[in-house]
Amino acid sequence: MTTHVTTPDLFAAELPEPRTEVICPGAVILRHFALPQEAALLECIAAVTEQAPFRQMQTPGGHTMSVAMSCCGGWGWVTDRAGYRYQATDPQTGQPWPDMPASFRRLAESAAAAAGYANFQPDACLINRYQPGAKMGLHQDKDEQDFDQPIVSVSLGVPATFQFGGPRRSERPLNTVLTSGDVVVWGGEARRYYHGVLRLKAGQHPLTGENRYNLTFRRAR
Ligand code: MD6
Ligand code: FE
Repeated sequence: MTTHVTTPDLFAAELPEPRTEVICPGAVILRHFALPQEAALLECIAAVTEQAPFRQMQTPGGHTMSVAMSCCGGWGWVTDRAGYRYQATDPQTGQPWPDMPASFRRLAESAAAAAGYANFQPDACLINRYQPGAKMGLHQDKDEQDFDQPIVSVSLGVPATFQFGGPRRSERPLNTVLTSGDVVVWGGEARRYYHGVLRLKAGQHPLTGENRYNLTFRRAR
């Protein structure tokens, strides 16, 4: 006689169901979408940043960013006294940026599709590391060539408050807390809206310690 196991998948039962929140036309939050890949994504971040270490870049105005960055994929986003731009090599090593891991690409494509953007093919992935106190002021993402392509943004680790504004900096932003595994997809009329991240508060995440990581996938060229 066979005994049937009545708990089909103990692990799946612990993961919250993904759900979609519309922020405004064009922009959605896919809550928990990346949670099944959380640990694997963090391992890939470690591998990429062994080749292209995190660094705090200079703004064109000469300020040091509080967020540390690295990149992977064909194009990396950089900033220094000469301005913001995409370039194919890491200015710190002179080497091409590390390849975009297949798991990163799959996640970005499936999140874009889930948000209604079929055929997103990212060629750039910016990796941000926030330590306590780090923040990103309100800005627009406008260094890419084709604004018809969305941006896919994956949050990992300690929660942070994300600010969503409008087409003008003066517009008061909505604030929402992004937790590990949340994915924001940003396109259509929202593609050029102002957004930012408030100063990271002290916190602990079992896989990232006190840090928050963010992956933003773009089509740069
Ligand atoms: C961050 N994200 O969450 C910074 N940009 O660390 C961004 O600047 C961003 O999340 C465009 C679209 C989605 C984003
Ligand atoms: Fe941005």
